[in-house]
Amino acid sequence: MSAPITVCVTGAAGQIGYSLLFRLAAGDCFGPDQPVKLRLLEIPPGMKALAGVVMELVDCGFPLLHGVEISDDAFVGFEGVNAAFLVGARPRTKDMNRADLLTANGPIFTTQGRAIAARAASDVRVLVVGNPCNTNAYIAQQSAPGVPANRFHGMTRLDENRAKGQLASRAGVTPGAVTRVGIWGNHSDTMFPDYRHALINGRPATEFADEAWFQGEFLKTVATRGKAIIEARGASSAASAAAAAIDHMGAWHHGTAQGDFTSMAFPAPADNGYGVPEGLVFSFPVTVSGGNVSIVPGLLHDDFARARLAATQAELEAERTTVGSLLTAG
Ligand code: NAX
Repeated sequence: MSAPITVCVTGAAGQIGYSLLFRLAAGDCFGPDQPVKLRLLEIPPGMKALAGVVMELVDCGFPLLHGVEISDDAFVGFEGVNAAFLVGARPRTKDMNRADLLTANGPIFTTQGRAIAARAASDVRVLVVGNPCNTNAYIAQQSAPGVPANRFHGMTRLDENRAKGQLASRAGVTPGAVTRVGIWGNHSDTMFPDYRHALINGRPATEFADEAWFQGEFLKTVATRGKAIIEARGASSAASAAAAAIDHMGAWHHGTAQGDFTSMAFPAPADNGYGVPEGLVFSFPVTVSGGNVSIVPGLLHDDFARARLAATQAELEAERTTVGSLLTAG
């Protein structure tokens, strides 16, 4: 058995937390030989419910769970943390547009970025789930001087998994037969699930349906899946979001399978090969080995894909401009 790693989850008393914590404690993310200590962060109104969740974690008797601590102070919650899931965020209310949501979330992610820089372990990896996750990741990263920028990720794995589910249903195969599904851009309905490079049982996915299906029903279903779930369930995606967070952090920790890739959003390096402005938190198809994340090089885009990438990039640039004043003010 290795020494325990310390994992922080924010928004731990929320819906996603209620699925994520139990999977982390069961070893689904870091493996069956890796003990974990959980640090759960909430805001004061969430602390009572969180105490109940902790009782349930204790009642599961997970052998890998080497401790649970709770706090409503980010500077306590991130102490010595190796992996952080930033799930808690201000929910969008009916009267809010995307810019209002960004502004409302700014203070949460500036504070958490500062606390991570001050208190987390030097190998910390941060996955932002709380929406709008790309730009919240950007805010946290910009607020964490001294932490390498590439340690801050936004989660587009749920979009990837949704795309895989649709491709598998269409081809009549199980999702495990679908590989190389890259998500480009923002976790919003502008993101582009790159069906052209996807494989089904090693064959191009484009052999399994015509272009009209990919550009129409497929893209629409993936982009509007979150809304469809809210309409059906009366609540937003939770277990599938937690599963995607486990998949993302698990791939970062263990690496990607030979010949496959996955999707991660992070500050674009200057030499990203796809013309994305440096520092923009943009989702790319990536491979991971030894904890190092590499953008898949040389993927060719036709005019349709290029237009989709330009649209999602423009949305992210506008979001970055919206939050710019928050960062300079802080
Ligand atoms: P819930 O409202 O059930 O839970 C959020 C929890 O965060 C609450 O318990 C709240 O008290 C807590 N919280 C708020 N501010 C906090 C802070 N500053 N520090 C610590 N805790 C704080 O939401 P849930 O359904 O769990 O969703 C959480 C976030 O995930 C939302 O922003 C949601 O939009 C986002 N999602 C992101 C997805 C993705 O693919 N990137 C998909 C699922 C989900 O929509």
